[in-house]
Amino acid sequence: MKIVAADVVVTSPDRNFVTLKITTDEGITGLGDGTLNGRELSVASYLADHVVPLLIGRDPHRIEDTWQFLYRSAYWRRGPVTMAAIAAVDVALWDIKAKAAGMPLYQLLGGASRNGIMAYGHASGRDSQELFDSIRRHLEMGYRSIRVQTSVPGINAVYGVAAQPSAGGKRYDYEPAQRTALPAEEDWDTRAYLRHLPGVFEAVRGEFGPELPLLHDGHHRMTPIQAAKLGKALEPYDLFWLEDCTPAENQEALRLVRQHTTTPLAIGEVFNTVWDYQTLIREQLIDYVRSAVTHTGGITAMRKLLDYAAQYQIKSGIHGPTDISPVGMAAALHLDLAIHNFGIQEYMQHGPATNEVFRQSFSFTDGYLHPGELPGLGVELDEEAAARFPYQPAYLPFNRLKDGTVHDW
Ligand code: EZ4
Ligand code: CO
Repeated sequence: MKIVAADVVVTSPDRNFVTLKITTDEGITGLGDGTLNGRELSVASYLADHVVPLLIGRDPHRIEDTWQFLYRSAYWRRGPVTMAAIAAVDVALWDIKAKAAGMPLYQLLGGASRNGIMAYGHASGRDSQELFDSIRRHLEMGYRSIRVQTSVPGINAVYGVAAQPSAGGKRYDYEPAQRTALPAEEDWDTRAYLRHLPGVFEAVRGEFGPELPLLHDGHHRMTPIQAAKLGKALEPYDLFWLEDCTPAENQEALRLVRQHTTTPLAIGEVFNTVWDYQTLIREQLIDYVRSAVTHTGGITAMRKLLDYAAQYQIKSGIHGPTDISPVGMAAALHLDLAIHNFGIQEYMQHGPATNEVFRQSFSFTDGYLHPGELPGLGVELDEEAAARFPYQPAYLPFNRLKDGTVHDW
């Protein structure tokens, strides 16, 4: 088999997505996701200008060889743009191989290790009543594990709270990137957050009882000692995990946090290679790996990363916000089903226009996801529908402290 074409499709149904479609001389096509929130066109250019010309004529079955060729021949290592582009190629090639085999992709990864994939959803509220309503709504939608994010008195706009007004006055239900010409400015005060959050979890436990798995995302905003303090304060509420408690690039910060708290720690949605985890995994400083298949070099690289983590009883918690396209989500679900050290899968749910552009075959039943039984990933791209939603500039917000200092968002 030979690759005869590779097309980069940029579409913006509910948000921007970058999709690579690889076509073979046998008529089999494969899809890969290269979406990088707020920087989408850089991956589209990397693929169209520098990768597509290298793919034409290659044997699509040689996935490992293609991965190593793209990674090593670029000379420049790692980085979100490069690794998202490599992921798009890698996942498209796995899609092709599984279609050629006539099997759902998870079968080629070793077959199912479980019946379904436990997913968590995003509940949030500006106050406890709104938060409780949101948790109840997520339970009604079928979720059996819930991430809890809340407003903080004295802060106007906080990451992850769907009902708070955002730039342009819209709710940010689906995700925080906004279709604005400039990134929206939000505000932040870590001491106010640390004072407020334990009481919120106490109230949620009081209302919903001890069993419901609860998660929280610190979104990179604390120093190591602040994160240690929060982890300790949340211990009575038995979190499933505390995510991104410190900015992710300093692996050693987690050592300090770990010495102070038994709250499980998750990190890695902004990482893009196994090298970002070297210290974290070897020293068992975390409990869950948060990488996205889309941002970490695809199935090939994620499998190696998760196998490395498995040696240390560290589990998967694959990133699944709405800025991962249905193609990237499908890749995650096939991997989740096959690996032994599965932990949990983030699942936010795409909007109706996205579901029209990407026809999907996964199911979500009683809290569990399943990728379905179609050959390959089980996702088809409706290119006519995609063309009706052209790219729109959009940015994630950023934070400033009260004195104007830029802060992690
Ligand atoms: O802010 O995907 O755990 N999920 C998250 C996400 C990220 C967005 C950034 O593009 O932190 O909501
Ligand atoms: Co996160």
